[in-house]
Amino acid sequence: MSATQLVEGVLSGNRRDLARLISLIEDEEPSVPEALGQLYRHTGRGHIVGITGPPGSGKSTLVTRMTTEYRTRNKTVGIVCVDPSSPFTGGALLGDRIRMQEHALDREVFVRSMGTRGHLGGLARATSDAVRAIDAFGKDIIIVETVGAGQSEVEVIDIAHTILVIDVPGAGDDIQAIKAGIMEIADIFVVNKSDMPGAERKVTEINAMLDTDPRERAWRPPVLMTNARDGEGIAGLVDTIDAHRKYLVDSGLLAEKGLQRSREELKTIMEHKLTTELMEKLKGLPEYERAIKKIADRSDDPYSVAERLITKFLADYGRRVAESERKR
Ligand SMILES: Nc1nc2c(ncn2[C@@H]2O[C@H](COP(=O)(O)OP(=O)(O)O)[C@@H](O)[C@H]2O)c(=O)[nH]1
Ligand SMILES: [Mg+2]
Repeated sequence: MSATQLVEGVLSGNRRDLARLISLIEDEEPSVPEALGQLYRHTGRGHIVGITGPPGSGKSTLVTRMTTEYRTRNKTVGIVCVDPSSPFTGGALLGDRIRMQEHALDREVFVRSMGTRGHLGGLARATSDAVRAIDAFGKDIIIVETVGAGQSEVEVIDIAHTILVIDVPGAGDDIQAIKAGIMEIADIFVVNKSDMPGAERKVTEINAMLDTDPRERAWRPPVLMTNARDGEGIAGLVDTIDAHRKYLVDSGLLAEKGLQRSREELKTIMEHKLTTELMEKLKGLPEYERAIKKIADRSDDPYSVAERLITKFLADYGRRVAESERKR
């Protein structure tokens, strides 16, 4: 089955087709770009929430609780878990598993763990494509859970409109880790496990850290406390995510981010396409092989050869485009 064959099913609300499409995205099946192209017009409606934080901080438990809250507010939810160490199906305590099973029976909730196949760059790409597919499928809220605070995790949740950074009481030193990479991207800080000693102090620490931020900003990330295990503070968290969405819309930032994203995405796709087409064309061309030998024996240099080959390719490319325009 190819990705393009699944488009219709995804748009008509077939969950199994959505799951299949995400598997093909992970496998980089050749027709995936075409399928995503067909889905594109149907995207841009869901609100994407990214959640990151150390392993064991209660992210999956929190996601489960938030999902319950969104469902009572009649919102449909998609969940993508990019934390191979703690997928929703395992890892969590029995209670969590039972709660998640409740959602598994709820047809308005779609849950997906992303595989660990491929390098992290590929995982970021696959995750954003999966989120896009779920968006086209029509979920109101799409939650992406990822572990850690490194650069690659930041890439994974780069697609999010609202980013939650989770921390837990104690372990005073990890505030440094937050400072290093994550402070800039957090829209909301959540101190989970508020039932444990030191939660209030953690909130104070994060607020103090925010006070040292010299940037002028209209949205100062709120610092909230939750107890995901017992479901405390969840409604407030969901309210705050709504408020952040409203801020993004009212300030024009959502539209601005959308433009920025589209600009980057088009550039990436064009770069990829040009490189692939160029290499496809050159591969096995006698002229190309001769040029490589000449570079190796120093009778020509790679700079001039690159210039010549690209100029020639662009001229050919232009002719081909003009021809297909004439035919239309
Ligand atoms: N005491 C306490 N435990 C919690 C809380 N939230 C989650 N946990 C527990 O912390 C452990 C890790 O939770 P999990 O959601 O898998 O963390 P993740 O790795 O960040 O996704 C589980 O045993 C949860 O039951 C909380 O608010 N309080
Ligand atoms: Mg988890």
